[in-house]
Amino acid sequence: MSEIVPPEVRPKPVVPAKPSHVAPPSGAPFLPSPQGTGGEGRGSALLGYIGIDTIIEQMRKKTMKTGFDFNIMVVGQSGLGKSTLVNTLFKSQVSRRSASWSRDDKIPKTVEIKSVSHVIEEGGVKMKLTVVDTPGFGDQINNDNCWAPISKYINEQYEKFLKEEVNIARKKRIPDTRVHCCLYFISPTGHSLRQLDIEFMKNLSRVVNIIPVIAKSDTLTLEEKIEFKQKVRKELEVCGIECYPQKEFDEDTEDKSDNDKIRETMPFAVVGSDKEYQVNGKRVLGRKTAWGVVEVENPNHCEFSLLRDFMIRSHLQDLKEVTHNIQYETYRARRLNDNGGLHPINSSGHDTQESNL
Ligand SMILES: Nc1nc2c(ncn2[C@@H]2O[C@H](COP(=O)(O)OP(=O)(O)OP(=O)(O)O)[C@@H](O)[C@H]2O)c(=O)[nH]1
Ligand SMILES: [Mg+2]
Repeated sequence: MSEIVPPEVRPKPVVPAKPSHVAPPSGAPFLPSPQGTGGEGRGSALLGYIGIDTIIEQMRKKTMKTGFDFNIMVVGQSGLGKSTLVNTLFKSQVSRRSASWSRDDKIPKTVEIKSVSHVIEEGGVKMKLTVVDTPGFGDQINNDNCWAPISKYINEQYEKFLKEEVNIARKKRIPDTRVHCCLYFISPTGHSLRQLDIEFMKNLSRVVNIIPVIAKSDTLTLEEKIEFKQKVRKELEVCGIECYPQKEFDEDTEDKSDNDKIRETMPFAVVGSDKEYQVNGKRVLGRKTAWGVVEVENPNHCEFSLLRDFMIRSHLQDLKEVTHNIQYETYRARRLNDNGGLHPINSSGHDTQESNL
């Protein structure tokens, strides 16, 4: 019988733990000084510290260098104040620091899809904010498929991105024109959603992140506003329309509780204006009425600033991720499946065959 040889016991490598007094790294990277230099210095204090947490700093630096794109689209019936809200966004705190925006003419009726971009810089980070303005719909006798041009535009941006992605010599950073969020304007009737609203949101909510807003909310009383918001939420639920943030994409309980609060506030009741007035010695964006100024950025007057903070301060990254990982991914999979692969792209960057959008 052979003797049982006990397995060789290897000494465990000594991995000193990160000392509790090590401050989180800041600024420039540093290396621990060699062992045995006898110093009480920073290096010896850091022995064993791997530095995984510096990833945040590394990502921050990268983002500062490259910047990022964020694209919002406004959609809804004609005359609901979409173009005005585009101007409001650019004149409000979002871009006040970047703005050389001085358009005082009356806003004309929008007749084609067009986009306005501004590069906004804050804390060294650059964001190219693009707002896509679309012509209002719903004033035709037959409004069937009036959402089709919007859907076409959104898909065209996915297609553009896809073509860049499959290009052999693809760009290091693909310009992103995909719509990250679509503000859908609901008429402040106080009654219910129109068939057109339901049709649009039903068809488009699987293609783009929709955030519904109640337009011209200064025309509703406080009670009417609360009641109308409840009614809209109920109708959306009954029709099975999932707006952003979609419940199924909540990542954990914290995410769920934050998003539940937003879902309970929706649709945001907004007021738009590109005119400034003097109120209590401060210049504010607002709408002047016989009984006072409705201040666009005052949360006691309307929910414009709530909406803006939600889109930019708390959910910008998530809006981009859902667009890329869910909406674009669905488009990409369908497109590659339908066509048995994309057609080769010639040197001029054009598909050799028309895409079937
Ligand atoms: N009361 C009120 N009026 C508004 C508001 N926003 C815009 N308006 C007015 O509504 C009118 C139409 O505004 P636009 O911004 O041109 O509307 P639109 O949705 O872009 O219209 P189309 O380009 O035809 O689709 C203008 O007279 C605006 O001054 C608002 O929040 N409250
Ligand atoms: Mg317009």
